[in-house]
Amino acid sequence: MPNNLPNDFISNLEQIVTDKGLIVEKNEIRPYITERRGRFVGETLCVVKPATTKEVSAVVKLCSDNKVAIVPQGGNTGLVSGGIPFAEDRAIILNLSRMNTIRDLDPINNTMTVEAGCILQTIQDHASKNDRLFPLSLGAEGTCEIGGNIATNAGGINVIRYGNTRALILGLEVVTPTGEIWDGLRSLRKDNTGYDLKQLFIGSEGTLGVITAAVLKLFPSPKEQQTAFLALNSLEDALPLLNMAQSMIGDALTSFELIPRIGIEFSQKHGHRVIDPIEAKHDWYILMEASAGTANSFLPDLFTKYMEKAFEEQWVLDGVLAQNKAQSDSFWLIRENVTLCQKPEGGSIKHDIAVPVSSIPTFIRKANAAVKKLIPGIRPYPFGHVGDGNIHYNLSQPVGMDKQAYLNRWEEVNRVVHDIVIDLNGSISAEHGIGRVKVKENAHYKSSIEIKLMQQVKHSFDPLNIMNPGKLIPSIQPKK
Ligand code: FAD
Ligand code: S2G
Ligand code: ZN
Repeated sequence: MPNNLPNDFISNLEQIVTDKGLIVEKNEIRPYITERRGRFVGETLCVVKPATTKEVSAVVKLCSDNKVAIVPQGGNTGLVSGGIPFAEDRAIILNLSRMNTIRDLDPINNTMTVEAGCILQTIQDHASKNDRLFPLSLGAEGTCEIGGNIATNAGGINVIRYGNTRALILGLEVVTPTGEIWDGLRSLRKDNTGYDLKQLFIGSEGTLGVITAAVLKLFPSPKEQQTAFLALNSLEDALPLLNMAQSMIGDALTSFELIPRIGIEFSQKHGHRVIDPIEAKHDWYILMEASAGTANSFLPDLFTKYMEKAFEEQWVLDGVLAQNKAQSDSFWLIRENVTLCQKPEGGSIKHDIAVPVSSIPTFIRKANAAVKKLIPGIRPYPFGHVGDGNIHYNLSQPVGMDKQAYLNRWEEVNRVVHDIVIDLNGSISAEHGIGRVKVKENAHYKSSIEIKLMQQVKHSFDPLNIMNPGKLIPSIQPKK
């Protein structure tokens, strides 16, 4: 317990959050502190689970009056430790999971108003039950919450068609660091009345305020989907293949994912029911999908013509077009397992990078050569969202190497990989954000003016620096 707290702080919290919204018992707190890099990290005074925006506002006001830091948290699936308090923060966790009401769905306006604690999958299901699509889709969708998705500006597998979370939000409700409630829950497509404040909160990773609700953009639900699993002739052939998809299939293209051979192998070794749809073994694969808003559309013939051309040009060596939903699901099961099945192979040094799409093969080849020189036996595991230039360049530890000894080298490896990314005019974080893990690295590469401007924005919203201190940008000391 931070020693300089008035002892009625906890009892005041008990007045604010109703029925079991306050957790102070250490063993109950554990699930809110995620394991990272093979060990539990994080310390917190308590976990507060408010049920309403008013309760959030009262909790934030109490914390602001007592200068107690707050770490907002959703599903706790973040990959850069943004939702985890560290001992030095002396913070509470403010977990939004109890705020999980879908407030409204307006099929004519194509909008849905949801509270921050709604799980992404629940939102997707509710949209499709109303013959609509909410297109944000990522591996953690069964657990992550829309508040966390907005705070991290999450990406996922459909960005190529629908954009990041940033493109899917029409309005926000936010509790500011002083506890005030900003009701910006507008559902207009056009609203030119000043700074677009919601865009400041999207991707702010809990450092500017607590997102309590949002108005989401909905789309017509797809009436037809085509999925193909293709074996590339070479990594470089992914580029003309993507180009041809964008010109032949156009904006019906919704996903274009790169999968390495090692990803298939780990998935078959550690996953279950993972079947390689192609007999022979190849080095690289593309999983692609397109959808049309009308049934019996042009899509099937288009895909057949597309595949014929791809073979003719020798960009692909083999390929399977899903004949039904079950087969398409089996292709996506591979992609899901590529992410999950790296873990049982020991330590993974992760990178979530973006480079111009045309530089993806160069990046992968350069980075592979560099890391193999640094740590012989290291196992590169590059996969991800080619259409967005976003590669998850994860590195599995050499077989037989001590896990902790390997993970202890993550900063040195990160720097080598990120130097290559920056040389290629890329970004060291494509979709997972900065959190705590990449604060130093981000400050190393960003210009000082960019860091200064972000700190000025932070300071104007949160001069006491109680909102997720130490995340996203280097902290500036709070006003005395
Ligand atoms: P948390 O982890 O709880 O929090 C994340 C950040 O948001 C923290 O900084 C936290 O302080 C802040 N925050 C949370 N809720 C609020 C709120 N209401 N108001 C203000 N700040 C808040 N990410 C992608 O972008 N694309 C992917 O393809 C992808 N795939 C993944 C696959 C797996 C298997 C896993 C485990 C993760 C994946 N992620 C991916 C990362 C993660 O799922 C996303 O970052 C997600 O958006 C985090 O949501 P969450 O609710 O778990 O947030
Ligand atoms: C994905 C998951 C993160 C990782 O699956 O697209 O965002 O690197 C990634 O494990
Ligand atoms: Zn991803």
